[in-house]
Amino acid sequence: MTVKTIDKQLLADVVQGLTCSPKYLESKYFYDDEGSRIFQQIMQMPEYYLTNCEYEIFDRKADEILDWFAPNKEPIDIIELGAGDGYKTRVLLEHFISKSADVRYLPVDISEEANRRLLSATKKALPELYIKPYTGDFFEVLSGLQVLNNRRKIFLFLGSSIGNFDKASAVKFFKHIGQFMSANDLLLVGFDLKKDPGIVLPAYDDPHGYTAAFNLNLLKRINRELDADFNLEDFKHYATYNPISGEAKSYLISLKAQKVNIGVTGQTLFFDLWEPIFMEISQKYDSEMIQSLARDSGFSVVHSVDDQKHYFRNSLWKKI
Ligand code: AVI
Repeated sequence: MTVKTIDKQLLADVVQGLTCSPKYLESKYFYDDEGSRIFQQIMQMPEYYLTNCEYEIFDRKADEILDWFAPNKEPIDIIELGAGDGYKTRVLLEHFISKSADVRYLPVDISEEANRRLLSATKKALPELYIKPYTGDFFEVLSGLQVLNNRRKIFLFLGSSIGNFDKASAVKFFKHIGQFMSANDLLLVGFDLKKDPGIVLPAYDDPHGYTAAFNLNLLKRINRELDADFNLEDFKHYATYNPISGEAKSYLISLKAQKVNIGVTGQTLFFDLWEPIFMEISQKYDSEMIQSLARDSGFSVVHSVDDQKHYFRNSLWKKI
């Protein structure tokens, strides 16, 4: 008989979120192996413009970016938080290597599988690059990485991952990263910009059903890991975009009044007809919001670069 190990934090967060009013689940739990695979599909669909925009920036502006990172050709360590498949970063790294930059790549990801794939793809494409992936929680990894060396550290937090935090959590996150940085280090952040709502909404309400599957997969995960009995057919994905606040939000809506059992605790959760579960925020930004986020987190913006359509921005920060 195999005994299931329960992720106690997942259990506590799920129970907290689903007994609250309004109900919510934390989007950081989307990324089990299946969730990470669905996210790869999302990134490849034409409606999800974010990936191509950031890729375009790195492809067109690699020279400029290398000059920001190493103006005097100093040795740099690129520490990418949440590297995923590293597809976009590879364009930058290829360019840096072609310019004989003294660069080491230290990607950090929560998923062992993602890191394994990243290592093998990067080794194949760039055999001469020093790469050392780290698996685990960002801050635990960063604590362990605090070795004294004289290489400039460049932290990357790309893909508008910061958009999945509310403002207070984003400030807390950046302040925490700041604790691992010295005055000479830099942080490059990807921001999805406010734009035509007709472009934003389809990225989160796609005709292929990938975003719906991505959200519903968290209910599947709760069924599997916490012995719950969500019936996925009884929930539907719903996405909104508020062009004033720049918040894209997604929900799962209960299609009937229903009870769901959490097997591992024996608790019963109640859902009303049309009751929403708030699943995720994907914040879109303007220049003022980026400046204020940097300032409130203890950073100043030193450079920024947009894609040609001004859909997306990479913003380079240093500690104040
Ligand atoms: C990871 N993050 C930046 C994605 C986003 O655009 O908010 C997650 C996502 N959710 C639905 N589609 C993509």
